[in-house]
Amino acid sequence: MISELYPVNNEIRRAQLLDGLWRFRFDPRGEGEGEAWAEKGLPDPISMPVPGSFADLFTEAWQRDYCGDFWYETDVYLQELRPGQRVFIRFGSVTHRCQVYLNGRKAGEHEGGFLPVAVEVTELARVGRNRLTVRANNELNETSIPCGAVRTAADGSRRAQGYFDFFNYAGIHRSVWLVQLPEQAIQDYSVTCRLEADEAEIRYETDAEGDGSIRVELRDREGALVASGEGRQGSLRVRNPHLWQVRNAYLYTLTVCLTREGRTLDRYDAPLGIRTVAIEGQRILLNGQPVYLKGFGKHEDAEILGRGFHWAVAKRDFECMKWIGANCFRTSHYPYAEEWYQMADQEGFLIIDEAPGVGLMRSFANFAAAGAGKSNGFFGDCPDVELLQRNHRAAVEEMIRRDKNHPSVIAWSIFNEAETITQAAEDYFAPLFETARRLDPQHRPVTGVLEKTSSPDRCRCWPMMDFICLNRYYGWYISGGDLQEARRQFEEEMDQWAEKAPGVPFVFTEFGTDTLDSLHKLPSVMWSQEYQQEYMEMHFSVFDRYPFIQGELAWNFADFQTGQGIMRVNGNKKGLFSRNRQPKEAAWAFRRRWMEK
Ligand code: EVA
Repeated sequence: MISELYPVNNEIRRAQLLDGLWRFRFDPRGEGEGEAWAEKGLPDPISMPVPGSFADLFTEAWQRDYCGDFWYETDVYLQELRPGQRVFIRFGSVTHRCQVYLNGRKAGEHEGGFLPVAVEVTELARVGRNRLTVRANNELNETSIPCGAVRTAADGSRRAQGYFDFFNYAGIHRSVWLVQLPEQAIQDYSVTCRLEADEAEIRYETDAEGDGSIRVELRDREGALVASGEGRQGSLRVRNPHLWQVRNAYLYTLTVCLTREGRTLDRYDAPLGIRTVAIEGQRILLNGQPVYLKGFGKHEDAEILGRGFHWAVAKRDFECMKWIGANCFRTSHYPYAEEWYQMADQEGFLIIDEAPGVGLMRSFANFAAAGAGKSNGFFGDCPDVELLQRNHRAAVEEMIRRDKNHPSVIAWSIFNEAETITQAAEDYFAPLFETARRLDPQHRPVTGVLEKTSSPDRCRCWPMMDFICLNRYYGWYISGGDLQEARRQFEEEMDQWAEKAPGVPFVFTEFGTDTLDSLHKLPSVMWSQEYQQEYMEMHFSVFDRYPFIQGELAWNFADFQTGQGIMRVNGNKKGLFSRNRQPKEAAWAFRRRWMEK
């Protein structure tokens, strides 16, 4: 078994960051495997930063739009290998799939571009220099998660085209670690909290190799021991606990120790927030108190970096979100780098954690089809719906395994804007919702995000959801430029939902208008800063009319890169912040509202 716990350093565990300038090579004809590039070394490589997307580093279109295999290579130094020690390579993600080799021999492979890839290399590694090689691939099809297609041009060049509205960035997007673990290691742990009058009960479960004993300790911010327990599972009681609250996070440190005959075999320390999440009637409760979600759908997206993680971008984004008064974001449309969740844990932000279940609707302009409620069937005529579902299920499982202990994560989203109106869709999703419910020890709410076609009278999947997420574009894709008519249609739909799903909380996970930084116009027109503001104000007043609306996550936090097309001006401009993270005018309207709400 391979531990996927986030790498840490202590007196037993060693984690060496392998980020930096790696060697790289495109492989448009898929020759690397046959020519044994992993064994012989990449021929004529160029340099490539890790982490990062390759697309926006180049000046030639074919490189930006490259679709197919591409290879990374670097040297890894192992200082010592103690007897019994095990060695792993862990990538935060490789988009969309990869095979990993050490010293020319295959160590493992992974499908899916947004979750960790961990491979064991104990047998392949040697003390001194090792060559680490990754063969990656960024093609999309109707069994990959997310879905899309590859188009071949007359000259044989290929392009990936997602059934989604964001650029198909690819590469080694997140940090890479060489991890050395003891022979018998702590594999995993989970915690759940229960609050009583002035006490919290934290149930824990650990998974460790061998027959050693487990001791668990909980320390407060000052380092004082507040509770401890013995055994692989058990419970800790904390009197007068400091709760992890929205925008007021208190983090304890949980230490899991594996010992035998007084000797420490392994140790893992991690932050722990004491909090509960529940749905009660039409409300979302955090620590038993109703919480109204304010924030954004985001993307991992920035100039030059593409989808590559950088702490500076995360820091700036959290500062902007704090400035505007937000308390929540959705990881649209895929699980983000783990560092986002670490920061959210510290900052007291709530996360709707979304699986990469996007593009489950056959359209290259899916946003237009979805926005206008004109999507078509999908699951009924997929080439291999079982394989698609297997890949989707694996992503849900890996996401929950990875993120289950973050106090910031308050819900799982299984999909964004999938087809949900057929029996085939119902059959497809029911087991995925069941998987999420079974795997999460905290039993967080499970949801999915519905586009316009998933209307109250047609959607067959909303009953699976603990709260219903809606993406709606009244005043943009529908009745664009006529906010009065847009409002009428919007309220008409909300009245239908009120009747159809009484007692269920709703969260708006998308609403927005493309808005150019440079465009001002009175009276307002679509694309102007004034229109974005008026559109948002219309939405605020509709949200306030329906008490079952328990959250508003605007689309999008910032402008972001998409593929090219007549509806996108060098990307999607629905940000409340520019791609450079400067506020548009409507951001102030949000700030005024959210600081009060
Ligand atoms: C949009 N609409 O049109 C957004 C997309 C997003 O970027 C959607 O969920 O319905 C999608 O990905 O701007």
